[in-house]
Amino acid sequence: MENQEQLDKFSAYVQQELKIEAKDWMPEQYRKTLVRQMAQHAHSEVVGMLPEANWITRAPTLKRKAILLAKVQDEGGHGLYLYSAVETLGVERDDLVNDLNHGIAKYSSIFNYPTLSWSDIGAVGWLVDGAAIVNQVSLQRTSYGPYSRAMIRICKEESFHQRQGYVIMMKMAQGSAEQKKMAQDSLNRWWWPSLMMFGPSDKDSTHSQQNMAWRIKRHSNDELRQKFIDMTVPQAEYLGLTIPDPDLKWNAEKGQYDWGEIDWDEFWNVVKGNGMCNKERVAARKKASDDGAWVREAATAYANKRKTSKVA
Ligand code: FAQ
Repeated sequence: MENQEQLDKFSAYVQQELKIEAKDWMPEQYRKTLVRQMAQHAHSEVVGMLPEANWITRAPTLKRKAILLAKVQDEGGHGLYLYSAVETLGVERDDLVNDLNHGIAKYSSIFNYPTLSWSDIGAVGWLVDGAAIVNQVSLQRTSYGPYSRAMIRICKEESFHQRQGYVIMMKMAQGSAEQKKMAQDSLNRWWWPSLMMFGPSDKDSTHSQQNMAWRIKRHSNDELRQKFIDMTVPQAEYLGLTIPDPDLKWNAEKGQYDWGEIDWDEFWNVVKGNGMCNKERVAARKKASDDGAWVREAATAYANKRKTSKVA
């Protein structure tokens, strides 16, 4: 049972920048919202391994292959921290993974786009990890303790990911004319989907208002998107590449960039499961789960055997 007094006390507590921990009282809607957002976040990390894993066997050098392997493995680790953090809210990881494998759960729209060339791996690191960091740095101050702590750890690793992507872009942009063309093509294809990662515009965001009040979210979708644009445009200029937005221009009065309109039809189409790779991504996750069933069964049998022999 929740009453107004409890809700007010809870709000006052989070307003003081105090963290809510797993065993603390929380409104049911706060718990549900966290389960939703954190599970979507965990799924994004895990599905996010797929577009980059696609290039591990084709990385141009052994060094690049080793770096990419480490990066993809980090994303898997982020998924695991996040699933553990969601479990503190009383849900079972198996149920969450089951929802993902059956196409019921959401994950970030960005991972439904294909990686067509090596420079796409640069663009993913630079733009996708770059956008992820902007969002996750803000979430380090989220009001739920286990989520906040997971974000602190994850941001450290994301920062390396973003740099490795930018180094690939530099190499391509400063390479042959053909390489520079590939880098520009990657920027053209990944720019707008990266902006979509921040979610719908504030006026269309269902959860923002309540989540900001509960300090789950610390900045709105549009604020974070603007921050990412302002940070990334000079990086593109340094590379000598052009952001594919004819309306992009510096607004001296506001001290930020003005930019064009996102194709929201494309965004919602991808979110609803009809993007280029949605079906392929879910099928890949389901196959990984099915193929790994024997490992889980063997581990469970081994754990049970040890338990019985200890008792004996
Ligand atoms: N894609 O009311 P809002 C990474 C949904 S980073 C798909 O604004 P909210 C690292 C939203 O869920 C990527 N769906 O929602 C990496 C809601 O649907 P629902 C993951 C989206 O939660 C890098 C509806 O639209 N990062 O993985 C998207 O307040 C490279 C209404 O939206 C996170 O998840 C979208 N882009 O704000 C890994 C960060 N945007 O549930 C590998 C944590 C919105 O009502 C390689 N999440 N929707 O049916 C958040 O900060 C928030 O959840 C937002 C959305 C900002 C994503």
